[in-house]
Amino acid sequence: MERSMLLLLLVVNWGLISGRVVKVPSGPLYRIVGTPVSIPCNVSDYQGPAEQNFDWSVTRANKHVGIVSTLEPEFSDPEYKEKIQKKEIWVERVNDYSVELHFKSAKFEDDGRYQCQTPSTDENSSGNYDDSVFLQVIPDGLSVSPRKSRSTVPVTYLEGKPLELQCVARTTSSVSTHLSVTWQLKANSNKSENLLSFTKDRWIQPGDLYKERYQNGDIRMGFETNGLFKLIITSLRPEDEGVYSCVAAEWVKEDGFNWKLIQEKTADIAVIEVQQLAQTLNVSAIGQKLTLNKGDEIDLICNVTGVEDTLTVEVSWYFSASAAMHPPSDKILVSLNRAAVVSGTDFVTLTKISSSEYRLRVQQIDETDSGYYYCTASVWVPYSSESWHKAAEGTSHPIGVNVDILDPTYTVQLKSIKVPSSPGESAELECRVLDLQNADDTKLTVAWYVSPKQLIGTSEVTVPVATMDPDWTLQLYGEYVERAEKGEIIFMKSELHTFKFQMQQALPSDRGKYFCNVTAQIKQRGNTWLKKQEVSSLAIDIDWKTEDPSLSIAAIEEKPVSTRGNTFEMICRVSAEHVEVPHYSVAIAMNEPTFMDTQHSKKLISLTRDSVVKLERWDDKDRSEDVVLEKVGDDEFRFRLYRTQFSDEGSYYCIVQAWAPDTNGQWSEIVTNSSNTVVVTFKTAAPQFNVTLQSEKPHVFQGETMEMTCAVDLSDIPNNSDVLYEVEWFVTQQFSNDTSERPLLLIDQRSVVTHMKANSDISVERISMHEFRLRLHCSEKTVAGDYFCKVTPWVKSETGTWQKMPPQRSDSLSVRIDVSVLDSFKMPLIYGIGVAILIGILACAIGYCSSRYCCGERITPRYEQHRLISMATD
Ligand SMILES: *[C@@H]1O[C@H](CO)[C@@H](O)[C@H](O)[C@H]1NC(C)=O
Ligand SMILES: *[C@@H]1O[C@H](CO)[C@@H](O)[C@H](O)[C@H]1NC(C)=O
Ligand SMILES: *[C@@H]1O[C@H](CO)[C@@H](O)[C@H](O)[C@H]1NC(C)=O
Ligand SMILES: *[C@@H]1O[C@H](CO)[C@@H](O)[C@H](O)[C@H]1NC(C)=O
Ligand SMILES: *[C@@H]1O[C@H](CO)[C@@H](O)[C@H](O)[C@H]1NC(C)=O
Ligand SMILES: *[C@@H]1O[C@H](CO)[C@@H](O)[C@H](O)[C@H]1NC(C)=O
Ligand SMILES: *[C@@H]1O[C@H](CO)[C@@H](O)[C@H](O)[C@H]1NC(C)=O
Ligand SMILES: *[C@@H]1O[C@H](CO)[C@@H](O)[C@H](O)[C@H]1NC(C)=O
Ligand SMILES: *[C@@H]1O[C@H](CO)[C@@H](O)[C@H](O)[C@H]1NC(C)=O
Ligand SMILES: CC(=O)N[C@H]1CO[C@H](CO)[C@@H](O)[C@@H]1O
Repeated sequence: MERSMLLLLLVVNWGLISGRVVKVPSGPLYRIVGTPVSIPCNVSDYQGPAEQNFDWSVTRANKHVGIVSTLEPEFSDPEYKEKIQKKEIWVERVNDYSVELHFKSAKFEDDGRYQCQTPSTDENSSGNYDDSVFLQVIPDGLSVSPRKSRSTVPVTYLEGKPLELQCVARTTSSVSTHLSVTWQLKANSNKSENLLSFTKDRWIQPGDLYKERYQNGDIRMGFETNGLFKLIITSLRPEDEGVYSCVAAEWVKEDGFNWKLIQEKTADIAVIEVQQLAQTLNVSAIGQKLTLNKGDEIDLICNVTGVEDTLTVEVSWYFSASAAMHPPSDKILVSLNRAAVVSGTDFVTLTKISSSEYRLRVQQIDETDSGYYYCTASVWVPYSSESWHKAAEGTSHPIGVNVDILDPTYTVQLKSIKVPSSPGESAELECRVLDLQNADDTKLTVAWYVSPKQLIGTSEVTVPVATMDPDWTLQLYGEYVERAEKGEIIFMKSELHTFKFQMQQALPSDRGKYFCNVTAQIKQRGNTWLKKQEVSSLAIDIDWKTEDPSLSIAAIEEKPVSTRGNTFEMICRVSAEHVEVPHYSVAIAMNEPTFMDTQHSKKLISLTRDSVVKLERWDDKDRSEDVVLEKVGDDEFRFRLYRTQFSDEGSYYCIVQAWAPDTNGQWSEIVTNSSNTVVVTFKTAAPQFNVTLQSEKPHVFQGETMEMTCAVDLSDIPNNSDVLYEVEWFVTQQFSNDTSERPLLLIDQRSVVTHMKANSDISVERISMHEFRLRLHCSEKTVAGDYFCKVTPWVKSETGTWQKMPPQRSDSLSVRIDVSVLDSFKMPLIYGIGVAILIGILACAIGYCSSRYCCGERITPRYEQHRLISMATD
């Protein structure tokens, strides 16, 4: 059945077509040198076997040669045999009735007319058995490259930013070929996608995935005459990441209407990375938790970063009653839309103050504005002239705002401008309000208080001096009313927040602690004042001393002396307190180094209040010129000691008495005081010497003579030096209540003896060069005690002057007086009258003798006749 149908068809065709048809493209075929070329050939409407054979031959330079045959190997011209062997040229059977002649790589010498012929298998020859086409090999004139040198380093663009890439593609072919340029994107490992093509027909064709973006104008191509092809993406999307390349293709029109691609070249133009806005966008609210007063203004800033200026940002400020944020459902306060239109009110405004900052201001706030404020920002990227894409969205953290009525705050400082130090002086205090805050509608008033000085033990009371009403009228209290009327007391508001209080003449009763209280009051409805705050200052004590007069004296060493022979100079500076118009009398006293206690100090020189100089115990007649005391200022006195000697070593000080005329016009001593001491020591120490006091018999019986020897050991001084001694004896007696040392006797360097105690049976004699003996004649029990001697040597120096040396004292020698046998007889009368009489006679006889011996027949001291000075100390 089928068979008969086919046969029928063939019969029908037979009638219509007049025989075999062999076809090659009509050509001419333009091909690029070096590219592979194939020429198809087919046959139809033939009879005979289905599989047909083909012979390819070429006519070049008027020479016709066989190339290749599917049937006969010998068909090939020797030239082509070789090429066939080298596989430079071959014939490929496509199917029974078509083949292709292939050139591995076209060469210019391949130009020629190629003929395809089929040996006949037909019963009757009919139709054509060959066809030919002209092949022309043309030079390669196609080039494609980036505009600038290509970089393999990825370039990062922010999402939404425009991108423009440039590619230069040209062909210099002599024949009329057409050029097409295609932009391709290879994203990651995906295959390359065509973005946009400039086709051989000179129109623009978007790739399949990019049709919509092309229609929206988001992706465009631009051209310039010199073969510059641009790819323009208006706003980059995350998926636009990848390697961009430019494909240039050369086309030629064949058979009159078919386009044939004859060459294609590709150049990578750029590697693009797109940074997503969702990753860069950062929305933050600038500010910290706020506590604001009612009526204040909320001023917050939304900081939107990570977005290019050119992008469209929508910003909204939200309000939430709690710290949890729910942007869509929370109350939107104000927003700035894509068209930069702000949906504010008179009180709520949003302003873009910089490229990233959006400022929210809410004015005249009240308690209902307490809550949390946050902002959101959305970045919109245009996807077409109508459609927008929300590329990213961010929300800031919330900022808590607390609206409250705040109490005014401030501190009060009381400053003393003038504090009187005695009655009659003026006083001035200043009460100053500092660090004032939240006081816009408040009025500040001051109140002055005093806690008068009380006697010790009585409790302190505070009394008002003056208070101020809210209308600033002053209310005075007690005695201050009259004093203010007389102008003795003045209150002032010297500056906006400074109050002053002045007293022209302070009275003794004005002594006390003063302070000020500053009150802040706010006006309420109905013109009443509400006290919001009262702050007290620290107190200032107004007081002056009424104490006893006092003197303070400073002894200042003006000219220190460290070398013997130089001048020592000391200044006594006196200052008196609570002494009116003082007159001073001054004395200079000195303690010898070994006798540091004041008891042994001696006044050297003095100056009366009338400036009369008097030598006191300056017992060195040769040196009366060496000591000077003079007044050098109202309260300054200068003491000088010239030609200092070893004996001048010691500590010096001033004794000052302040005098003032009393009510009767008499001078009376007000106060006495002494200064610190100034020590004089020499660098070279005085020669050392020892003093010893010895007695062969320190214990004697009553009535016996006690002897003790004061010996000087002057080993530091050459034997042949002239030495004089001043020797003094002292005693300390325990049995008396007065245990102090008592001077007994002095023998000076001129051997003048001075008895310190009248009527004492004491004598002294020089028994050798360096030894002095003291005798206590007719010892009574009362002479018992501790004795010591003090020696001041005078040494004649090489220059012939006498040097007084610091004195030395001996150890003390304990002297005991025992009751004698005779005394023991005196005591008990209980042995009977007889015995008593006998003893009485005896005692009387002995007592008489003793008395005569001791008291009548005194040993007259050898030196007594030379006595020049007699001094009794007590
Ligand atoms: C035969 O070749 C010609 C020219 O190349 C072509 O146009 C035609 O379509 C081909 N026919 C078949 C059946 O292959
Ligand atoms: C390749 O591209 C397709 C379509 O654009 C995408 O769905 C796929 O995820 C891509 N694959 C890779 C590996 O990028
Ligand atoms: C966002 O901005 C805030 C404030 O400037 C900053 O502390 C934060 O680190 C930023 N976050 C990012 C992811 O950049
Ligand atoms: C805004 O945020 C950016 C980054 O988050 C930060 O560098 C900048 O300092 C912020 N601006 C202000 C005013 O805080
Ligand atoms: C002064 O103010 C303080 C509060 O700072 C208050 O305690 C004190 O009572 C006030 N003084 C007088 C006398 O009102
Ligand atoms: C004596 O002077 C001392 C020291 O300067 C001082 O402390 C003392 O108060 C003064 N005495 C009198 C009565 O002035
Ligand atoms: C004084 O006596 C002490 C001991 O008693 C002795 O060490 C010293 O050398 C003596 N000095 C002189 C100068 O004799
Ligand atoms: C001084 O005298 C003592 C004894 O009296 C003697 O030992 C010493 O040698 C004498 N020294 C001189 C320098 O004369
Ligand atoms: C010593 O002092 C005491 C009291 O101070 C007195 O009773 C006594 O008589 C005194 N003795 C002499 C010896 O003065
Ligand atoms: C099949 C076919 O058409 N054969 C024809 C070939 O030519 C001779 C002579 O012209 C015809 O007689 C045949 O019929």
